[in-house]
Amino acid sequence: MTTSILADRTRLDDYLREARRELDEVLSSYLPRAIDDASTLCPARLAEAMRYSVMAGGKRLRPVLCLMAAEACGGARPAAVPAACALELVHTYSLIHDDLPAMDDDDLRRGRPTCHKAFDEATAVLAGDGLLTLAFELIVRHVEPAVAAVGCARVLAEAAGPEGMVGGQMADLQAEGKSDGTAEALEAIHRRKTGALLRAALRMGAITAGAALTTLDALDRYGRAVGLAFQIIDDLLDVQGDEAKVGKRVGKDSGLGKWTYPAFLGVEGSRLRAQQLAYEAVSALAPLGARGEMLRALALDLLERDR
Ligand code: GRG
Repeated sequence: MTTSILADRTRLDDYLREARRELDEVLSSYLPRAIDDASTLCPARLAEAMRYSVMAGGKRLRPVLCLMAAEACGGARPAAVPAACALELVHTYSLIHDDLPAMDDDDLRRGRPTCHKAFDEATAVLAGDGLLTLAFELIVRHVEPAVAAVGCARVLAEAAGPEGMVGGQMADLQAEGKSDGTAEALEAIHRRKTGALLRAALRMGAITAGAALTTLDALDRYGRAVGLAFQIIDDLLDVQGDEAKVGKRVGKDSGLGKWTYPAFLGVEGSRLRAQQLAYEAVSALAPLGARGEMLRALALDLLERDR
């Protein structure tokens, strides 16, 4: 490894450590407290389940992308933090619901029993509902000015809704077991299921920084490429990953007849495609100059991820 790659890596690690610490602190302060007394109307069991899933130590990729995008656009990090937290709440809700028996039926997530295993199915459904709704409350209450709050709420709703993540999840369920899949059809599913929220993260960060349209465009191209690379690596981790590190069951997807990149492109072909996409993402950042440094380092780091 050359000295400059090592230096980029160290800067990225320092950035991620500090951002995750700050995000965890603010997320915890936004979540309802688990007490059954007159100071809150939220039942303690619901608050506990919401907190259990959010504070289970995910990578915080979506909020980190939001903060990095804001800073790459010349914005101040504190102005982007509420939008970043809203993204993590929506992401955590999607994982809780995805793990339910009616969907992927998983018992391990983020290295712990899934929400419905630790609590029960009804509580897990409601914890997900609570997080999704709280996300929009955070944006409306804490993102300023009001025009940025409206912009963030719209971008998040479009990305998480029926034409974004929820639609992608439905299409994914419908594809299961079908034999006519192609890498292109899989890509169309993932652009909605996982890609839409990652792209929204960048756009929301840019909105909180009052970014120009040309910058939004560059970030969008970066987001499309990184989103897909992230998903390909996720599929590879399901084939080759270490369960203890990944924090969820591995080897499940192929057994369920799911469409995956390794199934269509092979392991080596998938890795090459992910690399190509990461380089595409890096070149999309050219208009941002030195301010895009952390986003650049993150795109390359995703190729190495083992969890
Ligand atoms: C149930 C509405 C609804 C949507 C579910 C995103 C999603 C849609 C389901 C997740 C299924 C899955 C495991 C997809 C692979 C990519 C992905 C989103 C992995 C989990 O995200 P990470 O790796 O997780 O960022 P952490 O725990 O680090 O936050």
